[in-house]
Amino acid sequence: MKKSWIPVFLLWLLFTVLGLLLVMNTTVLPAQYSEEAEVIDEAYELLEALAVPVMALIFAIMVWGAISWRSRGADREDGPPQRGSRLIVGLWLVVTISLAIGIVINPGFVGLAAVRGEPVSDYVVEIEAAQFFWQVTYPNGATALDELVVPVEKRVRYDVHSTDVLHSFWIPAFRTKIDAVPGLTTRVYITATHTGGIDDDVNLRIQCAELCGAGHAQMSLPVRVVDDAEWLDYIDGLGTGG
Ligand SMILES: [Cu+2]
Repeated sequence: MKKSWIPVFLLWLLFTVLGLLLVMNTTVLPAQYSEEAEVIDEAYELLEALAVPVMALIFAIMVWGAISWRSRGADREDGPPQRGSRLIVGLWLVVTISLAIGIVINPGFVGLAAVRGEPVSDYVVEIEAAQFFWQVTYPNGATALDELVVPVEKRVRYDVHSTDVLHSFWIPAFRTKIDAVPGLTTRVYITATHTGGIDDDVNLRIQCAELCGAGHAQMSLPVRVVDDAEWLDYIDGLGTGG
């Protein structure tokens, strides 16, 4: 029984390799359209990779335990009590606490700082959330209710408000999300990395991410990323039209 760590170790190795192959060759993440999304996705992939050996160890012990201590039909009484090992408990605590502290530092603090970046922007766009629509106000004062148009490779600060209840300004393709709170202005900085629209990817949309009432699920607005010059033309056109 003392030698049971050998098959457990081999099973752990096998499950770790299989698990890493699985997570490295599959992606559950939507299309990536912003610099912030790159940081978020890297963090997600790191956490996924770190979780694999931990999960593999639990599976290895479960599988080995089920085979090794299965009932062989002879007697139906309880087996002898199993005593824990101080060494294994100590190692488990040290490894898991170190992992947790490491994750708090990176991607925790490091990633959060990278996503937030410096509080500087090329443009400021105001976003007003209300049951159940989004209103966009551009730097020239022009407003729009039908879509959010974003200049590519420009750092935009979004000042987010709510006129009624809590909403949340979330653009899945950008991976950023900030609450819209009545009486407060919340801010998020986003740099779009390439052009596209909701026809290219359904995740290029604002989607309310805070349950806000009966129309919550429909509270979305298409997002279109265009060249800077095209964006300036677009907001000029809105200004003269409105
Ligand atoms: Cu909502």
